[in-house]
Amino acid sequence: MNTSRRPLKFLFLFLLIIFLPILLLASKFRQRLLPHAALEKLEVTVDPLTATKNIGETLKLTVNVTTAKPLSGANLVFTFDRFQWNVVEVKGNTDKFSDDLSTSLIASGSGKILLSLVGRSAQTQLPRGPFRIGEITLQAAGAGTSSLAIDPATQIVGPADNGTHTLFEAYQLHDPQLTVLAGAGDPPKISFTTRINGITTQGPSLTARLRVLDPSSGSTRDFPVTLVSDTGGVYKPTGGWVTLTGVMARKPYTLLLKGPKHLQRRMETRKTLQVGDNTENIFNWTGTPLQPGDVPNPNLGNLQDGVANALDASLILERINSTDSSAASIADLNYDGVVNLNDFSLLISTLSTKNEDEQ
Ligand SMILES: [Ca+2]
Ligand SMILES: [Ca+2]
Repeated sequence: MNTSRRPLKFLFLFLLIIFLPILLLASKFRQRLLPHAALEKLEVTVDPLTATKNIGETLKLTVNVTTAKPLSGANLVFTFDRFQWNVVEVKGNTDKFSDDLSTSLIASGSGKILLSLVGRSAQTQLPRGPFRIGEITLQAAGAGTSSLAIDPATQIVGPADNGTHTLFEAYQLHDPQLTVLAGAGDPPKISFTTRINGITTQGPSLTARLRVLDPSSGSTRDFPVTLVSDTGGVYKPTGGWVTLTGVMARKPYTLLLKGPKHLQRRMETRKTLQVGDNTENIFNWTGTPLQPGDVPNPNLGNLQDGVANALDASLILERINSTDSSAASIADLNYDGVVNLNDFSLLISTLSTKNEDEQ
């Protein structure tokens, strides 16, 4: 058995004798080629490392570096799949650097993102250790999975002890994997605050109708929304958000709100809604309060007919001085538990400005 391995041993020894001097020579040669200052390693991390987005959604990435030596300047270049992502913003950290020249560009089919930063003049102010070097905001444009990889054109420098520059070798342990899903994606959610004329302190919770009108087709979708009041009479949806199932994000819609005893008001016109609970989908409608006057008609299955007129006036006047709950559910416009002239005057107040639902 041992004898059969002998030729292999001889071959290994032979190869070692031939190649060892070449290896030694090559390593010596390499040392001479390197800059006088040692090549420092600098680790780049991108947070988050994995992300999945629908087309049209944005993704904010934080780029962090970790370095033992201070940094005085950076041209940190990433390559990204430009068919999958659009660049919304590239922003260097100006808390750490004096100048930010960061940008993105399209080069030979691929996209490049450049985090270009100039350090402060005093060496004591130059950043080191783990720190955020910048932020990249992308928008998903096409389905697929790709990474955000460091480009070989990256150059990062710092001052060396001997007065020259240290050149950092930037490396990533993990390239982030960024996935874009095909299709329309999740529906938008909206949140809003609103007021109701006649209610100035904490009011009861009530059910309103949120109507989403697609101006391109004229089609509508209605969503019942339970509204809850704070102590000052400002109402918002219970749970904060209303999920608009079946409504496409990133399209303009007109939003209309109608209360149970109130005329419908147009709150937003051709407003583009974003996917999910995006902060762009939060609205303040307290300046356009719901106006009471279109009360439910008990003779017609408690339907509201979309106008405030003599019929609503008579439904209120028939119940003046009544405190029972069925009367209050129709004609108590200020929700104080009694139907009286205060409620009637709220109808008159509404009629001084309008008498039918806004569309
Ligand atoms: Ca009416
Ligand atoms: Ca009342």
